[in-house]
Amino acid sequence: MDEIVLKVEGMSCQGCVKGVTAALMAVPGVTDAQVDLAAAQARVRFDQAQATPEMLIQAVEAAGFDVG
Ligand SMILES: [Cu+2]
Repeated sequence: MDEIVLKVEGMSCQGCVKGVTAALMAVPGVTDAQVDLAAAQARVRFDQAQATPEMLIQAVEAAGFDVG
């Protein structure tokens, strides 16, 4: 299991937080996603055998946010 912290730009409310969380949790291999609105970041735990950081970034971007 690996953990990564992504800088997520563009979140403005808890709805955004829910959207980013759902997008991350939908990636195969992701076991936990803690999204922090104030810190503008997402701490993600994932199985390296199934998910890559690139997949996580793409999922956040597909949800409409930028990863810095
Ligand atoms: Cu929002």
